[in-house]
This record gives sequence, structure tokens and C-alpha cells, in this order.
Amino acid sequence: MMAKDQKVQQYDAEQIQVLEGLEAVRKRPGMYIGSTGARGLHHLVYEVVDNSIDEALAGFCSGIKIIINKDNSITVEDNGRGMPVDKHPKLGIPAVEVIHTVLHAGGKFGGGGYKVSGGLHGVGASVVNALSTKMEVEVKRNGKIYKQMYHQGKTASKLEEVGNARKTGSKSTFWPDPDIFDEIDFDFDTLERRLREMAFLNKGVKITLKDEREGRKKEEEFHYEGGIIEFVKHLNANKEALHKDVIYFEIKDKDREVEVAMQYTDRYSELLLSYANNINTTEGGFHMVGFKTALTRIINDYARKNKFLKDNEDALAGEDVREGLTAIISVKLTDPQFEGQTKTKLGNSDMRGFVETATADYVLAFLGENPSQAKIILDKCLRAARAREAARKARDLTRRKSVLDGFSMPGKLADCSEKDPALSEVFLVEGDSAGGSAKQGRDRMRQAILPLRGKILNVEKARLDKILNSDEIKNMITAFGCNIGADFDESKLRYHKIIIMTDADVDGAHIRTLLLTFFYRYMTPLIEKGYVYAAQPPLFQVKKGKEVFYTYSEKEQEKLMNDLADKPGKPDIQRYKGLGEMDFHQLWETTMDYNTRTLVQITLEDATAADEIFTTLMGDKVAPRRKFIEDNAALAKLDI
Ligand code: 0RA
Repeated sequence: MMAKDQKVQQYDAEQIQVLEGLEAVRKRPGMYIGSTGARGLHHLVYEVVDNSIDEALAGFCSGIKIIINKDNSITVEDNGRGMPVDKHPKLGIPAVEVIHTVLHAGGKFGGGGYKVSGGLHGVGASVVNALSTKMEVEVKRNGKIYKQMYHQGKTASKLEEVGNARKTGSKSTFWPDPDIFDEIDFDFDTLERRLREMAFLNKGVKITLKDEREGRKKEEEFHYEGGIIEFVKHLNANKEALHKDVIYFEIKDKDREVEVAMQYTDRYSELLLSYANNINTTEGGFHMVGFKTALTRIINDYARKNKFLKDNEDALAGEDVREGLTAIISVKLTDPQFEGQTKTKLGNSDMRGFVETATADYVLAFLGENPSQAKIILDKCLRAARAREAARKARDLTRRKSVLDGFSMPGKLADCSEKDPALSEVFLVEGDSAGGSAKQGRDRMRQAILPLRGKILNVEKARLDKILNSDEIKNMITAFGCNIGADFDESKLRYHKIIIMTDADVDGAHIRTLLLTFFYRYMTPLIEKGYVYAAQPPLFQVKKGKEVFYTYSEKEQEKLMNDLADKPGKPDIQRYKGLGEMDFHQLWETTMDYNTRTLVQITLEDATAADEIFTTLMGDKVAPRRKFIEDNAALAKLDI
């Protein structure tokens, strides 16, 4: 790993800079960890783990163990050199104490103290301490065990020698402050996802996650000698790879490195994940641009030279050479600049040329040395180009048609009269019969209804030209008004709430997933910007005497039955098998009325999770899909 050459550099306490006090962190925690919700809470763990990852990248640490303790405190232990304990020359306190009580300490923000890792906010142990009621640190170093306690960013006890040690390492335990966080409950799956990603991105490091909480005991280990090669295999687990080898290369120079792993699959969408210093750069940046530019150029050159493309044929477009591609681009550099709306766009312009040259050199060599795999890849790209051309023609046709028809909405759509998108909503309703009730029951001013017949096309398994032939999909595109793919235009969206209303059964869940897959692949901003919702129809109707109750979950039903048990009379219980069983009035009252309904907003945690969910649900391989559907947590991930 790159930082190995830095082994010689010894710790110098002067590198630590005193920037500002930790009270500021407690006053405005959001500034430092993003939020005080679940995301911010889990961020604390990543901050502490990042320090151990840095130690691993420096070549001194091979194992990191994370424990969720019984009381929802977190322990992070590594087998590195142990945090330094020598006295800071100016502050006169041990370095480990400076790291935990002085904001921005630890060299990340100073010159010289070279660090490759660093969380999104790169704030380190002192911020974790500031936001914890208690933090306990144990260092094994110099043959000794040292221990120190902290409290809300301040020192609670002097650094003490508490025993002898043969090995070295650091161990921190922190108790997040309930005055700061909305709720203190760590989610194993959330930690697992990030820690597995860290293990992929930092090959060889063994990361263990253990849950010690009552009734939730569990342990997982993440350790990938193959690093991002295994990451690509993991992402492609439910897809068919088109060629056997994951294409992989790693190029380093003095203060930067790039690692790429890539493999084509039989799918039509691309999955490109980029990282800078282990941070997922979801907005891309110069490393991504360098990779894409090189890939398009090299594949086109190869296609021309080897007569896959005739001289008079158009060049392959970027999207053609990425169809079905899964790729990880991971760069590490000394001074990353994070830009963009969410600070996840790499702004270091030198990375463009660096990654472009590395990619071009390596991909060219790979194609040259592996002609049979090259042929498979080129065939895939050419098919993509032809399909793109066919789709363009199909789209032109639809466009022309709508010009002829004037501004024509789909016949099935019962539109609302309101013209302001912010005040309008459209219900996508499963089945014509429920569609009929919804049309009768709705508020005609603000609610439009678009009934969908049966299962919509699985866009995961079809190219755009075929997708554009599907009536249900064409109807949605026309009704929404915002177009798709590269032509997507948010400003033309006709409804700011798109509400999926399906039966509360397996078929309903399937249709909802098909719809979400379509939105995710072709209208991604709809989901990102929070325009998509799932309606929550009731599961039961309970009548007792003159009273009518609706319940929306088994749990709620159980509670209601308990509450009603003391009252006289036998309740009449109806279990709804579908929306069609409700009349228009009931549908309005239980599911559509703004004042009483619950809508669940669909959010996407991140592209990895989403792609995993969609490919698992939609893929060919039946076993993982079944397991997935059985697993309730899966739907929770989509917040449905
Ligand atoms: C020696 C020197 C430096 C850090 C460490 C050891 C060290 C820190 C941590 C944090 C968690 N585990 C650790 N293991 C070792 C200082 C290097 C610098 O700040 O540049």
C-alpha cells in the first residue's frame, strides 16, 4: 500500500494543530457529523474506525474489531502501533489526550502528518468524544498498557499505566450522548455494509463486527485479500459475468494511487462506483472522468483497428462501452478536495490525467492479450450501440406522434385539474377495478389516477427500445411529462407526488418493485429528490357496533383487538386482500385522504444498496431472490 514508504516518518506531536474548541461541536453537531439522526450516530463509528484504517494503510495494522456492546456503546480495537503517548511539547499533555480533546488533532489537517483515509468530515476521535457521555481509551505500546477516560470532549482522568503488554494496539470505547442523538440504537446491517466496503477498499485488512446485545448476538468478518476484485465479484454475484477475469490494475506514484477493478455482465445498466480515500464519491469527479474518457477512447480504437467498427460507422458512445459494466475506481491521494452539493465530487484535477493514462494503458494491454474476452466485450458494446440507435428511432416516433396528437395524455389517465405540479399528485393504481374506485373517490382538483394493468415490464432485463414499446411505461412517461434517461427534465414533472398504490400482498410488492426499478434506472432524480411514495392501504377493517376501524399492520390489528376485548359485542373483521375490495369511499377514507393517510416516501440509501436490492429482486437466480423476499429487512432498506 502506498503509505508504506512513510514508515520511517515518526510521530511528531507538533504536527497536531489546535484549531478550535470542542464546545462548538456540541453546539452544532450537524456541522461535524452531518446529522444527529441515525446517520450521524453511525458516523461516529466510522470516524473511529478510520483512524485504525489509517494505521493499516501505513502498514502497521492488520486487524480491526468493532463491537456493539450490550449497552449500545461501541468498542473499536486494532493491532496497530498503539496511539502515541509522549507529551505534546506545547500543550504538555500526552498525544493520545490531544487526539481526543483537541478538535482537528491528529495530523489530518496539518502539513506533514500524511493520512490517506479520513471520513466524510474527517474530524476524528475528538468529535466522537465531544458527542459522547463517556469515552475510554486503552493503548498498548512500549510494553505497557495505558488507559484514559474522557467525558463530553473533556479529560475525565489522567493517562494511567495499568499493566504490561507484549503486543501493541489501540482500543476505544464510547457511549454516544443521548442529549445529542435522537435515538441511540446501532443497526448491525448499516455498520456491516460500510465495514464490508472498507474491507474491500483496503485489501488484506481483517475487520470483525460483533453484536453483543441481548437477543441480537451476531458476528461477521470481512477480509478480502483480493480487495476491489472481490468487490466487483460481490456486486456481480447475481448477474452473469460475460468474461471470466475481473480486469484489475493498480498504479502508484509518489503521493497518489489508483486502483480499478471491472467486469462486464449481461445486464443493460452500468454500475460504476468511485472512491477517493475510501469515501464514496457519488457525484463523481476527475477520477471518474479520467476513467470514462480512457475507456471510451481505447474501446473505440480497438474496435476500429480490429474491424469491429467499419470506417463509415459511428463511434461507440460512452454509454455503449459501459453497458452492463460493473467497475470500482478507487483513488488515494494526500490532499483530496471534495466538492459538489454533497461534498462527494473529487475536485483534484490532476487525477483526471493520472487515472486516464493508467486506464488507457491497462485496458489496451488487456484487450491485446485476451482476444477472446475482448471479442465478448466488443460484441456487447456494439449491441448496445445498435439498441441505442433503435431506441432513438422509437423515441423519435413517439415524439412525432405526440406532435400529431397535439398535447395528448394517455387515455387511461384521469388527470387532475390543478396545473401547479407542487399541488398535484398522481396515483399509480394496480388493476383497472381499483383504478375505477380511485377515480371515483379522489379529489379531482389535485389527484390524478393512472391505472396500471398487471405486471409492468421488468426494465432490468430489457433494453430501452423494448421498454419504449411497453404501453404501461409509455403512459407513465407521458403522464409525468419529465421524459427519461439523459432527457430527464425535472422542471417538466407534472406531479410532485407520484404515489404507488398496490395491494398489500406479494404481487403488490412485486409490482411496486418493478415500478421502482423503472424509476431508479430511468428517472433516478425522481427517487433522489423524494417525489416517489408508496400508499399504505389498510390490512383490516374491524366493525364493532356502529364503530368502524382500519388497521395497517398485524401489530396494529393485534393492539386494536386487545383494546376492543373489554367492550361488549363481537367484532366483525374483514381482511383486505386487495384494493378492489374497498369501495371508492373506503379507498378515499383509508388511503387517499390527505388528512388521514400515511404515505411512505421512497428513499435510496446509496447506489450499492439499491443496485443490490434491484438486481437481487429482479435477477435470474431464483434462490437469492426468494431469500431476499423472505427477508423483511430488505424492504425496510427501501423504506417501503
Ligand atoms: C503512531 C503514530 C501516530 C498514530 C498512531 C501511531 C496510531 C493512531 C491510531 C488511531 C487508532 N489506532 C491507531 N494506531 C496508531 C501518529 C501518526 C500521524 O498522526 O500522522
